[in-house]
Amino acid sequence: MSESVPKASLYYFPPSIWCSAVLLALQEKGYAEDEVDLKSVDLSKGENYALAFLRLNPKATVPTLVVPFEKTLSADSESRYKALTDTKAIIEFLDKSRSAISRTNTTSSAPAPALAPATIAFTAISNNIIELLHSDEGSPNAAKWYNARDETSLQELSKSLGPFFAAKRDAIAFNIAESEKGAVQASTKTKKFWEDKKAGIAELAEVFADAGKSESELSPEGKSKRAEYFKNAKKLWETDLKAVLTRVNKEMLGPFALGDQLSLADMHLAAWLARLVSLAGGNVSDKGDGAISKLENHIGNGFVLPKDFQWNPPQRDGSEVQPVTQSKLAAFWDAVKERPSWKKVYADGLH
Ligand SMILES: N[C@@H](CCC(=O)N[C@@H](CS)C(=O)NCC(=O)O)C(=O)O
Repeated sequence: MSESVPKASLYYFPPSIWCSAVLLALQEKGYAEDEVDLKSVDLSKGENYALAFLRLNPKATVPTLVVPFEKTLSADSESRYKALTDTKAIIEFLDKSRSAISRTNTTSSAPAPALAPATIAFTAISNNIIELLHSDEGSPNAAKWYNARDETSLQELSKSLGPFFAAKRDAIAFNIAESEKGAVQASTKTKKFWEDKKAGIAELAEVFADAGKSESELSPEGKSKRAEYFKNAKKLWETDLKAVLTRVNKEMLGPFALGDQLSLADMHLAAWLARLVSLAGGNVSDKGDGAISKLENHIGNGFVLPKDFQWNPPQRDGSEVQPVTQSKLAAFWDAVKERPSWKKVYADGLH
């Protein structure tokens, strides 16, 4: 590729679930390593709250894809770039931008299969599934933060999330202090954004900081924050995620979201399910039935998905093809974990 062709930059954080969906899409679409610049934004250090990043994405989230527009009438350099700040839009853009007829930015000779659904009916199913996975009820990030429903698991979770939330809170506090000193110029809107985020993060940071205390050692305020935390965790896992899993399993066609062929929704679903299975204690070597049964047990109260999908899973060892009946999500897991994209993105384990 010639140096004069500007590249897109993907701002990402490797452990982030939605960044993983985009990384899977880059692999599935056959993008070469040098076609998109990968720029790390360390969420555990609160780098996403720095003014330089907020100028690209005022929502402070990754993935963010900054796309150059070469031909523009405007001399203003800002308008020559567009930032896509939402996983769905980024994956759709990456899908459209590399095809069999791409003439620029294609140093890879890998095939570029179309991931967009081919019919109106499939588009509706695809959008439905993606919407469910990105809903508040299905939030894989909330699932991670609220992955404790008793004091022992809260103590365990606080070992990793306590320092994570404290560092984020401190990074935001640093930005606020810098702007108060006049060292950086932040708008009123940005200052309010920082204050709101800091308050939200501080709530969780306090629950994790107090996780080592027994109930009787907590202040009345600490007690009510812990009770609120457990209430949210119970609702998220036992009602909301359970409902989203049930609906996704029902809406998808199996083994992939739209049947035998991989599509846009599978990028989201693969990353989402990998996160939930990892939170339920599963790992990359789990087969579909095992991974989903760990997830069902983690939700608890006897929850099981219907095992009503019959198919012939790919045989790795050349043995005779045997029809199998399992839940669609278990079939999805078996199908997706065989793909090179999955093996690459989850080479160091689920996250
Ligand atoms: N709606 C956004 C959500 C993206 C999102 O929540 N990203 C998380 C990481 S997976 C994030 O950047 N969180 C900011 C933070 O943790 O401070 C999308 O679909 O891209």
